[in-house]
Amino acid sequence: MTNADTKTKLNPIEKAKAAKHPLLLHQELEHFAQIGWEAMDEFERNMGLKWLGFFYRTVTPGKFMLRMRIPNGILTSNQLRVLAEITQRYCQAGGFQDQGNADITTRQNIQLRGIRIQDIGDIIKRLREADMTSVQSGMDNVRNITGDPIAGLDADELIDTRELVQQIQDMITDKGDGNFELSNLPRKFNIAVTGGRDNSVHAEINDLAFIPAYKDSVLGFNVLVGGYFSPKGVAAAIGMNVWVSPEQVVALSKAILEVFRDNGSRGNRQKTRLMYLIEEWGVEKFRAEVEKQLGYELAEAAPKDEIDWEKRDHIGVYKQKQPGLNYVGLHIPVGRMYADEMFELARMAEVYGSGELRLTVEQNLIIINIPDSRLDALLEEPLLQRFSVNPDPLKRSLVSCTGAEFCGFAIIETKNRALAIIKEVEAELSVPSTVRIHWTGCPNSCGQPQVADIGLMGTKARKDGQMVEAVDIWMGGKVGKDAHLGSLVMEKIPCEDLKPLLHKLLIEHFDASPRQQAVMV
Ligand code: SRM
Ligand code: SF4
Repeated sequence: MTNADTKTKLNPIEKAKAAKHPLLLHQELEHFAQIGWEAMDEFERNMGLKWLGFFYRTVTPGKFMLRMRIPNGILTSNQLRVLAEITQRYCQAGGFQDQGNADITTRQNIQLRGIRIQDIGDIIKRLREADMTSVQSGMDNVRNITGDPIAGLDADELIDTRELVQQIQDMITDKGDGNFELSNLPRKFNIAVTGGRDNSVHAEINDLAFIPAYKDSVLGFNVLVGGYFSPKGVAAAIGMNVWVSPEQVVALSKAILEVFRDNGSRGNRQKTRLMYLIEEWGVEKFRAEVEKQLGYELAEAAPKDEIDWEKRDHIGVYKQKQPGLNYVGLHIPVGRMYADEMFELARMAEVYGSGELRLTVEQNLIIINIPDSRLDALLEEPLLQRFSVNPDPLKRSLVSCTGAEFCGFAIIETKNRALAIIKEVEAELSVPSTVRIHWTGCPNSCGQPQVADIGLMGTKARKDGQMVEAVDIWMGGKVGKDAHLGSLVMEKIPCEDLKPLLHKLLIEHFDASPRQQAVMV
C-alpha cells in the first residue's frame, strides 16, 4: 500500500480520535474515578488518557504512569518537591520495588509510576498550581521539547534555548491547558532545539530540529526534519534547506506541524511519521508547502552549521559563565529516583544553588548556580554517594529505557539488568574512557541504541531448546559533531551470554584491559 492509499483508510486510532477528541476526557475524570479503571472504555483508558499524560500500564493492572512535560529539562526545586510529594502520596508499589518511583527519560523529562485513576484529577490540579503540565505528552502529539541542558550557563553557548523551547511548548499546548488544534497529529512528533556547539540533544533523531548556524553573519538555525526510530526502520533527520532566525522558530514549528497534521498519512501507523510525508513529496515540495502555510518564503540553509564539538555529558563540577558560580552534574543510575531522593535533590538545589535544576537526555540531573564557597559542602552530601559526580566510566554513560518492569511492549528487562551487568564488567575490566552503552527493551528504541557506542535492543532467542531473553547489538553510533547512527552488528545474543561478549567488544574496540587479580598470600 502506498502512503497515498493509506490516507483514504483511517487506522482504528484515527477512528477513535474522530469519534471523541481525547483531550475531552479531562471533563470525565470524576466519572472515571467513580466507575473505576476496569469499567472504562478500553481505548479511553489505554490510549485516550495519554493525551492528559496518564499512561495505563498493563504490566501493573489498575496503575497509570504519569509522563510530564519539562521543557528544556528545566525544573525549580518547588516543582521537583511537588513531583516528590505526588510520588510519595499517590504512587504505589508496582514494579520490582515496593515503593513508587520516578524516572528521568531520554527526552530530558520525568515519569512517575503507580497512579490510580481516582487520583488523576487531584494530580493535574497540583501540577497546574506548580506551573507544570503533563498534557499532550503521549500518542499523536509533540513530545517533551528538548533544549541545551546548560542553556544560559555556558560561556561558549551560541543561542540560549530556554525561552524558545518554552514558547514552542506554550504554542503547542496552549500554555499547558491543552490545544485541540495541534493535538491530533497523524503520529508522535519530536522537536529539539540546540544552542551550543555539541549537539547536546541528539538533533538528528528528531522529527524537527534546530541547530545553530550563521547566515550573512546573523546567528540563527539550520533546520533538520524527519528523524525517527521505529521497529520498521530508522532514519536520521535530513536538512530542509532552510535557515531561520530565532524569532522565526515558533512560527516555523507551527507551520510544519499544521502541514503534517493536514497532509500526513493516517493509515498504517508504521508509516505515519513525518519522514514518510517528506519521502512522498520530496523535500522541495515539503518546504514549498510549509512556506505556503507560513505565508512567506524561507531563507536557504546556511552552508555550514556550528556543531563542531564532541558531546559533553555534564557530569562533574563545571564553571558557569557567571563569575563565581558553578553547575554540578549528578549521575542518576539509569534515571531512577525515589521520593526521598527527590526531596533531597530539591533541598540541595535550594541550600547550595538558586533552586533550579536541569535534566539531560542521558537521564542525569544538574544542580546550577552554586557559588564557589558552597561547592565543597555540596560535594560532601551523603546523596552524592549514590548520585555521583565521578562515576566509573561505563556506568557514567549507561542509558536504559523502562523495559519489562513497567512497559507492556518490552521483550526483556532492561534497567536493573543494565546496572547489574555493568557493575560486574567494571569489576573485571579497566576501561580508559567512557563507552556509551544504551539498553532498549524492544525495537521501539526508546533507549536510542542507534546513537550508542554499543546499543543493546531486546529480543528473544532460542537457547538449549528454550526461548530466552536476548539482545541485538548495534555499534558505531556517533553523537555531537558529525553525529550519525550506528548499525546492527549482531543478532539474538542471549542475555546470559552477554557479559563475555561485552568484555570482548570493550577490549577490542575501546582499549579495555582485564584488571589485575588481587595477589593471594
Ligand atoms: Fe518511547 C512508546 C517510553 C523515548 C520511540 N515509549 C513508548 C511507550 C509510551 C509505550 C507504552 O505505552 O508502554 C513507553 C512507556 C514505557 C514506560 O512505562 O515508561 C515509552 N520512550 C519511553 C521513555 C520513557 C524511555 C526512557 O526510559 O527514557 C522515553 C520518554 C520520552 C519522553 O519523556 O517523552 C521514550 N521513545 C523514546 C525515543 C527517544 C527519543 O525521543 O529521543 C524514541 C525513539 C525516537 C523516535 O520517537 O523517533 C521512542 N516509543 C517509541 C516508539 C516507536 C515510535 C515509532 O515511530 O514507531 C513507541 C511505540 C509507538 O509510538 O508506537 C514508543
Ligand atoms: Fe518500552 Fe520498548 Fe520503549 Fe523500552 S523501547 S520503553 S520496552 S516501548
